Amino acid sequence: MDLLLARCLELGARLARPGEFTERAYLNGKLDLVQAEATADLIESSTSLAARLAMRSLQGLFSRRIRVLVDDLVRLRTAIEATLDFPEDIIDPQSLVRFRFELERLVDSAQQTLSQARQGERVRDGLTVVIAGRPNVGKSSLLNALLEVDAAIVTPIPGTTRDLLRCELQIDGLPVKLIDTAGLREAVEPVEQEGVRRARGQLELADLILWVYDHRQGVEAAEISGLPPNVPMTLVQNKIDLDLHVPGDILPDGIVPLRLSALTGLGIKELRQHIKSRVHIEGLGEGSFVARRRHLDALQRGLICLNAARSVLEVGLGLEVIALELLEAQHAFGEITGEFTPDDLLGRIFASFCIGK
Ligand SMILES: Nc1nc2c(ncn2[C@@H]2O[C@H](COP(=O)(O)OP(=O)(O)OP(=O)(O)O)[C@@H](O)[C@H]2O)c(=O)[nH]1
Ligand SMILES: [Mg+2]
Repeated sequence: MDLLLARCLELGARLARPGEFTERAYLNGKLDLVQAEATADLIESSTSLAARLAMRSLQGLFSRRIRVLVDDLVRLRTAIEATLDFPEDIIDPQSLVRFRFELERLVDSAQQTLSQARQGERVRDGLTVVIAGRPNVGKSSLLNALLEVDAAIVTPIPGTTRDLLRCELQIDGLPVKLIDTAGLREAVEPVEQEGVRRARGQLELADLILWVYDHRQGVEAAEISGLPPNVPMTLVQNKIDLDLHVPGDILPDGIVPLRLSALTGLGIKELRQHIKSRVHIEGLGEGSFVARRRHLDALQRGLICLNAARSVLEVGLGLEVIALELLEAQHAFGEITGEFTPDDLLGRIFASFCIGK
């Protein structure tokens, strides 16, 4: 094959660039950008669920959603712009009511698309789950138990783990990046200090923190309040096989810890279910599609403009401002399907394809 290929190149053929075939399909209007990206996502999908969702985006489900959104947006914007030529005081109050109603509907539907896209992105890129807690509470044991592989070193010596240990796990088709970290404490030794620093840095990037503690020690409110406030956290009460008669934990209101034993495996199944439930994977029905970070950003930007337009309408400020916000929202949504996409972004999207696709 190599010789044959070499001869073809000698005679003047050239190798296709990464993603070139898909790029051509896009440039010739056979696919929009979401569908082109879904092609790559389908090729790269690591689970059957991710493949199914990529297929739906490829078939145009996500694109149709965006197109409907943009169409409604354009209709409202045109209606508003048509009134701009008249002085404000002769605008029919009935129209203002209608504008408000239409805008509400747009915000709702953009919001819904965003939350569905967010689920789709989770399925594509997986969930990052960071295991954290004090030294020796059983974090590395928990990682091993979830993976069912002896991946991390476990010893009775506090401060065993220093490096971040990243492992891939699948829970019923949901890819999960599981990260074990150094036990958090005031470390004196420089290697451990660095481990603690890295562990803390990782917490910010998590989609979910599993805060593990030894059920004989309990949790301290100060430790929990020191965690990044915008990252969801689940308390994991470990080593429940020991000392079954420890008095119940005093926890901040409403927080119920998951009780388990990383050593015996008791409660691990429930933890898996809990992680899975973070993505509402059961809710990923026929209407779900795959999505990327880029799509979420654009949807969020569009939503900010729509919300801005709504507040302007509330306080009764100029319709020009609203029309402008709507135009900006339209551009943001249009980036998703490639209607308004800067060339350098296109270059980056297709460069990430594998060669010959
Ligand atoms: N009885 C019992 N012992 C456990 C359990 N989980 C972990 N251990 C023990 O607790 C000790 C510490 O476990 P590790 O998993 O290394 O704890 P760690 O949190 O990773 O500790 P560092 O890496 O030092 O922060 C080991 O001796 C484990 O065998 C459990 O559920 N029950
Ligand atoms: Mg460890």
